[in-house]
Amino acid sequence: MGKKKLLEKIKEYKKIIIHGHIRPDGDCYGTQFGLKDIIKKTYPEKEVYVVGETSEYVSFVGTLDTISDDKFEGALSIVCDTATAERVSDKRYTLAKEVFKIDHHVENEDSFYADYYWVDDLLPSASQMIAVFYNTYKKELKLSFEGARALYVGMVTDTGRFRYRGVTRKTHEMAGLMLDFGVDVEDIDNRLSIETMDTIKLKGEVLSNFKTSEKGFIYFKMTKEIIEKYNVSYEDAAAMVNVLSGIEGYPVWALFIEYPTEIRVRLRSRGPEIEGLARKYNGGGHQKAAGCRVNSFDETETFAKDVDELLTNYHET
Ligand SMILES: [Mn+2]
Repeated sequence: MGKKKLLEKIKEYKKIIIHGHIRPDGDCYGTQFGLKDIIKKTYPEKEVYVVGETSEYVSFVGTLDTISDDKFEGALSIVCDTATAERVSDKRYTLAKEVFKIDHHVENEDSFYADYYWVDDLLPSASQMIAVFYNTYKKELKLSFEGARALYVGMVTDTGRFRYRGVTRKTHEMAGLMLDFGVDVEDIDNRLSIETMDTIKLKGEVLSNFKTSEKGFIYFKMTKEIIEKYNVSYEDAAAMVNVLSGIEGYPVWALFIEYPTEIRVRLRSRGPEIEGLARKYNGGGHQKAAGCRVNSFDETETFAKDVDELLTNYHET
């Protein structure tokens, strides 16, 4: 199964409802609105809706549709960029006649919630998949500026602006194809770069009050008081881990975030692998990016000592 089946199913259905995941990001929106644009421009007689949650910072990409339950009757639901059933936004996809999943996340036992699948976990964004879909069948498919902009935003955001592993020549070719539709790279960059004053002030706090260990661990204690003082969401507070990246002499960095019931650690490295350490503290993740928890802020010192142990024989080149 794959893009050929997707085209077949799009042709077959008169009503198509496009879903994404909870707390949608740029790629989720990009995929949903890019696909809607292709279907609507190619087959104007079809009813196409985008459902799910609103994402403030990419709201310029498109506006969600509010639809009643009966719209799902006899419809095709397409779920984009969503690895597991539990993450699907607007669970009414179960009311649709058939469900098609398009995704680029690694599958696990909860990933098989659809009737049809097009999954490629080697690709850095789901938006790239839709761009490839368009490019493959461009003799019969149409795409407009709005759709191209949506797909470009998805490719840019999920790759950290083309900086992460997984970006290939194909990624840039597909992004380049979107530029042919008039996408303004500077305008997109400006829109995605806007931060709230609260966030900027919190960044200042992080950069003024971080702690360091002896061997090259840099971290910040994001207490409940700080989160309240700067009036940011837990999500925005947690994103501050990136503020401590890229500092010379500190190849491992972390944020200790005080949630209502626990203190979670977001741990990052450009040097030694830290996944094992995360597991020791009831967490896990990837070799260079992991998450775990500590019982209290007192534990941060022991934690820092454990990181120092990993750094003992490490020298940045
Ligand atoms: Mn994605």
